[in-house]
Amino acid sequence: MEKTEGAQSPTVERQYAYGPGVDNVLVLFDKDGENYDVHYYLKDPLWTVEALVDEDASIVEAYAYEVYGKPTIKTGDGGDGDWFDGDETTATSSAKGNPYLFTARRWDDDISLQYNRARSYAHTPVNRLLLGPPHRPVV
Ligand SMILES: [Ca+2]
Repeated sequence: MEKTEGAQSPTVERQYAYGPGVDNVLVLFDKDGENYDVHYYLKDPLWTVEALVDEDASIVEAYAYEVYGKPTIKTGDGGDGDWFDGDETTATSSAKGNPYLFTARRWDDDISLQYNRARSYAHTPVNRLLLGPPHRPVV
């Protein structure tokens, strides 16, 4: 999957590499001048993304989830070099623009919606699947 910019001569600004299976995102490439910044996804057995790491295997962003997948996005280690110890700085959106979170499904932080292909899950005070006709497949 690619994200391009520029209508006349589009350039690839972002790419994702996937492994076998569904929702198995592995690598994020972001254009940085003439090169690409590379980030790797660290996931649990359900492919829920726990962290993004850089080429040096250092965590650059980490994630925690409530039941049903509402994310907490951790953008800093709290200044002590350790992640997952409870003192991380958090944000409402990914500083890396990472859309893949709980079970590697896409997360829209603007409207707190988890895209589950045929239905989206709304993380509202009353968490629920949005009813109505299923979304059309994204091409
Ligand atoms: Ca820490």
